Amino acid sequence: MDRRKCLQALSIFGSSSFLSQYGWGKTNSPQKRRPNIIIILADDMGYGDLSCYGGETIQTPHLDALAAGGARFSDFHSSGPVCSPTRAGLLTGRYQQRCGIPEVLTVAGRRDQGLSPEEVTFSKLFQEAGYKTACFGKWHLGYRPEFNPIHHGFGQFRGYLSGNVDYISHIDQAGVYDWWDGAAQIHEEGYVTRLITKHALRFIEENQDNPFLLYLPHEAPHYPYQGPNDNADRTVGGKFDNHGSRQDVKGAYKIMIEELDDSVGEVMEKIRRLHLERDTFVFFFSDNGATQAGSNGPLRGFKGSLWEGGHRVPAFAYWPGIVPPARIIRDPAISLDIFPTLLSAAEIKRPAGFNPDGIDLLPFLCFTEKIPNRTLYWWYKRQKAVRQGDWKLLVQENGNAETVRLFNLQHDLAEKNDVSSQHPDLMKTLLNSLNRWLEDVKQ
Ligand SMILES: [Ca+2]
Repeated sequence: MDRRKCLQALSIFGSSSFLSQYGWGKTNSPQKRRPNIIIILADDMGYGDLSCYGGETIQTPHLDALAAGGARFSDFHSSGPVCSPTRAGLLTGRYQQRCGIPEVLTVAGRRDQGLSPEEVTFSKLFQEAGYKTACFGKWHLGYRPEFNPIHHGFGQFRGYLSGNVDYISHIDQAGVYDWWDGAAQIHEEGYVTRLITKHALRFIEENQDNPFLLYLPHEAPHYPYQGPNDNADRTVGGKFDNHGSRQDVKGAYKIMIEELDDSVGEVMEKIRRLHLERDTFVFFFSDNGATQAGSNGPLRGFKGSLWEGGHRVPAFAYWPGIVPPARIIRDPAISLDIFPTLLSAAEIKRPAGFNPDGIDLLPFLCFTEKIPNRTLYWWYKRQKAVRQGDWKLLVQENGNAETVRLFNLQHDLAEKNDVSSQHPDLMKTLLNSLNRWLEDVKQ
């Protein structure tokens, strides 16, 4: 993306009263410094959880303000329906099957696996380009020291390596203490969401004069369902319910998302106070759909499934002066697009031979052009899906049986009406495309 062209075009839009009511477009001079990047990742937040996506029970004014002040996606997807795969795809910019992380890295079964330090990650490219980089929160891409974020281009890491920890005692679901400063295990008091915020604020303050990349993979609203005033449920080596002891799961879930929203508010207040708002590109999304503790709005299915509820997630981009406010992007996009978009925003060249599976979204965030039609794929355990325009083909294996369904998402967002029998040629085309992709990512 040529940012000068983008800025020139935006200066035309900047005169419109529609945009100026947001205070946007008043200064259109090209920016003097490379932008800061903040990626905020929610864990298991559903398509219907936020008020800006129609949720009615949880108050999220700070997230809603980001969505209103930038571009909100209505058809954005995580590349996986569970945690580790989406994170592997995000960091590498390629389908997670290509780096050997198609499933969750569990404490019990996959403790020796992880994201190879040989992989190209956007964090490495930003670090090599002179950015100060940090990851505060959940890693979930490998437990062994060589898989630690500090070997993937993050100058600082504070957080946990497993899929979830007790929000107060920081013990994972295997009963192992899991809180780290880089590769060193440390003790630090505090509710996980607030610790992530504390380190984020410190990092921004310390790096206000140089470009930084800040990756904030939050734990909320993943279980255990605990608010900041609850007692710890997990002890080292102890027996406990992974989901926590609270009976009012929905009540805890609401508090957890509101804590996350407060965290976003504090980070953005720091950015504003340091006058960095126009120098900072913020991207927010969720790593997969909600469990039954949350809401996927009108979508069918939950986390772990390839129904839309498993992978269509809330997402928005915020960059005052570059991304016009109050945009809703209705074309399909995927978390794999974030890697090339970030490189484009910071004008960092792609390494030779690196072929991302996603595309640079920046032109579509700046302009009202449609994202070109393309084919997107998902594969998780015994489910596969392919998306082309409004069409989605879903393959689900059950025992020795295989069910293949076709949906038109424009008319049937809830995936209730299988229309495969009416479109035999399209079925054949999509199945062939899916099979070619499966062969490609298996290599
Ligand atoms: Ca997750």
